[in-house]
Amino acid sequence: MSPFARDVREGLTRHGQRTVPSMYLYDELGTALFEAITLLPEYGLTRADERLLQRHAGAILEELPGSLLVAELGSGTGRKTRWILEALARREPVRYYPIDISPMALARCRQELAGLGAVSIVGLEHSYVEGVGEAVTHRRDGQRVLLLFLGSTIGNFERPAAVAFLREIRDCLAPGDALLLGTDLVKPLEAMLDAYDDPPGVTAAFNRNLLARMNRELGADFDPRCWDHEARWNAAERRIEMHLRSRARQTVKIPGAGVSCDFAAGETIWTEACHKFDLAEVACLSEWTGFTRRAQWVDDEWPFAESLWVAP
Ligand code: AVJ
Repeated sequence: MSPFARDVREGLTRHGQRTVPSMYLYDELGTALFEAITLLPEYGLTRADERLLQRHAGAILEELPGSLLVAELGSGTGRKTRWILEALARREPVRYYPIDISPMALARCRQELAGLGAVSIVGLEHSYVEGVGEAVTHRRDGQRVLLLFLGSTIGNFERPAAVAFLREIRDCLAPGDALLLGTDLVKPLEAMLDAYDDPPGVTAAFNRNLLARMNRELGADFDPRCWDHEARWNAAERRIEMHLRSRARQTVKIPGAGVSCDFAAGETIWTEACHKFDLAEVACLSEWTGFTRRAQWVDDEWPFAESLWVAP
């Protein structure tokens, strides 16, 4: 059974809240829909992230003199990273190691950044932690590693898991190595809800694509029209949760995962958690995970922070 099939089986047969891990939202169609999300006026996150990198790439690199190896968790589209790579390429020839478990994502990133002259791109087809372990072995004498973790992807982790993950990353790094971490900040409730439930329904399509993906890859018989997109703010956990809510009582067969599921009317499948942070919490995170805070940039239009941490 594929990891997808196993995770679907596990997540949909458990007692209590059913769930499918959010990473499965990002197949080829899901990734295209997410890119459409980043164009929505209601979803300011990606533009804030890019604005900060565009404006402050020079300042970020000034904090890290000497030769740098750049690695990135998740290859994204390469669009935001371009600002850092271009700025560094004015200083030295650059080697850039995007880390992604999806070869397709790596290929797209390579394509997107193909025009950058003094940058050589080496994709690492690994999970995040394995990829960092591999990337650091490519450092040359005296070179430091700058690891990028942008887009508030850290927000997909439950808080305790985020701490454990950042510690694992820290343990792969050497003194002087740096992490640039993007975090979306808590903002007024309405803005957060609109960002995850937009009027044209792009986020709803992104969410429902998970059902369509189970149909495509696992032979399931979900009718995506029988499920409503829902974005809710969980105040206790300070996160937006995406759910798919069953409109009626229904039974769904998922042969590829070897299960058949009964859903009650109104029952939900939890599909993504998007944790929101405040600056005090980001500071605590660095302390708990063994980093020293070096600098921070906050967007003035859409509360979002870029934090530069260094391994002591
Ligand atoms: C890619 C995880 C940063 O949490 O905002 C956007 C994903 N989900 N709209 C986020 C997402 C729904 C996004 N991250």
